[in-house]
Amino acid sequence: MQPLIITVAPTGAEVSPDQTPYLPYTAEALGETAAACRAAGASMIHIHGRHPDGRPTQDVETYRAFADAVRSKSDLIVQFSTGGAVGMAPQERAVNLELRPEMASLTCGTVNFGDDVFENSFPTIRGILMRMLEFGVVPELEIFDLGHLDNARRLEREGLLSFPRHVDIVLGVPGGAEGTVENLVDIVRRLPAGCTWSVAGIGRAQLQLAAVAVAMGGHVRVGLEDNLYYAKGRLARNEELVARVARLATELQRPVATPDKAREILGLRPLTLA
Ligand code: KMH
Ligand code: ZN
Repeated sequence: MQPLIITVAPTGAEVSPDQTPYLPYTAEALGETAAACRAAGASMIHIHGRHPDGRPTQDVETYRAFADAVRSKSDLIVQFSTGGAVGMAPQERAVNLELRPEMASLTCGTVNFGDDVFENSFPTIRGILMRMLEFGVVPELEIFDLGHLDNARRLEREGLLSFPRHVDIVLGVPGGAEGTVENLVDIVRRLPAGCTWSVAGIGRAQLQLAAVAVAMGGHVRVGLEDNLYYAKGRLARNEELVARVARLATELQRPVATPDKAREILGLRPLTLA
């Protein structure tokens, strides 16, 4: 099995600072979190921008400050979100790509998101993808349901995407596929040959699906974007969630990837500053 890539998604766009004291939504806090998560075993960080008061933003200067803070404290792979927050305009979501992060997320279809809708029509996906191609950014495909994988194959037929690539399977969003082992196995089975994959379990599904992914040879995403709790009633720090997955991997005799090893596994170019 490949060494395990642990991605931390420490902030997201929908969690508000009054839900937990551990949400890193300033550049300084994000830098500290990056260092702590790197020490705990993470090799990649998925970043969302926030205003100083905690509101989500895709503002370029915010992303520049956040990426600089992470890079000054760690050698983590920096992945920007192009999902932003529910309701953001598609053009707004992709402005941060001009900073040429090593990777960026690309959600491959529309999904109900609780009572909201996370809109990703084909024109939206194509527009974000074209910008990734323009700036040489490697996409991580975000799959919230099986149909999203079919959408990605359709983009391949259009000549906009090539396989194999890295796919993050997000399970347990109310409106997307449920966070079950059966759904994970089903989707993994249908991935194009040679793809690498990670699972991002939402809420309580995070721990169970992480354990299964470690055993299956996949990779894992954890963090407060997807799950606020370490255990029932006990709020988590990002680095604790990372450390727990690293411990599981160690028990299962699977090595944890360094960021450079993860770059090799994912076929990323060496780190360059924007
Ligand atoms: N904030 C969610 C609506 C991504 O980062 O690309 C979407 C999201 C996906 O977080
Ligand atoms: Zn995200």
